[in-house]
Amino acid sequence: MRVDVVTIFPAYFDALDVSLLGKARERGLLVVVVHDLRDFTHDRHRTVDDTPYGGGAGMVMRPEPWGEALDHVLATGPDGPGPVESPRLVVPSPAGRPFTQALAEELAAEPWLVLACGRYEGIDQRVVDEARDRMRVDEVSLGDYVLNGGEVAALAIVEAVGRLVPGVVGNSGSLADESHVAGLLEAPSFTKPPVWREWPVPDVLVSGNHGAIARWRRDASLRRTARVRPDLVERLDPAACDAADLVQLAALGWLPTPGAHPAGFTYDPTAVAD
Ligand code: 6GU
Repeated sequence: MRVDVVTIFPAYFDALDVSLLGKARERGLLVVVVHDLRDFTHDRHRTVDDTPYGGGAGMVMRPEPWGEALDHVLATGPDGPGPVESPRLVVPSPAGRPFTQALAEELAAEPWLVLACGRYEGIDQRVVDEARDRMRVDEVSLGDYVLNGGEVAALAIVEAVGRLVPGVVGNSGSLADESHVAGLLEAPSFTKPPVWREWPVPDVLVSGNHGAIARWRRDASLRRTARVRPDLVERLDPAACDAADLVQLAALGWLPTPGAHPAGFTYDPTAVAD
């Protein structure tokens, strides 16, 4: 996969030299090219922002350097100059659609991504609107809080997407059981020693009974999700739950919603087991 990043802070992306993604880049599974937006300015001060039309606080990124930067990226990637399929443009923004594991999986299937990092007051909207004429564009938010700029969000997106590229994570089994993959949070994990500061590991995990371990993990996953992310339980598909799942969920007060489309679960405190 090829990823082009446009930013006024290229140093943020030094983090992609290390760890799993650094290895993936060394092995050529991931090609990341970082472009300095200021290289596409033409004034002595390399200006990238200006005051907002209509007034208000903060500065907005001017469209001209962005237009030239995107033109440059499109003319050079992913395999050097020449006609190629257009990339998918991702613009991190607190005003974007939520970034989810489902979107990470969708982006991981793309051969070429471009990330456009603006400061949080944003990029002149015409940049995104004009880009939509020549490529698929997603404005994407990490969550309901505000960062100073798109760089940290872009790093998170590159990591979440890059690790799904085949070969980047060695043990692909570890991808299947993670939080958010099945719409649930994953069960807690433990390693040696078996007792630490008088805290033992749950017995079942050292029992060697693989069926019992799988059931314990599934129940722990359902309990944890019900406790900290009831919104995820509401959206669970009852058809994807086995009988033991339904027993555990009912004990937690969650019953399949009658006649709902799409199907889900509803909390009923009278169903809670004590
Ligand atoms: Cl993607 N960008 C910025 N600037 N702030 C954010 C965000 C993105 N997601 C949450 N807050």
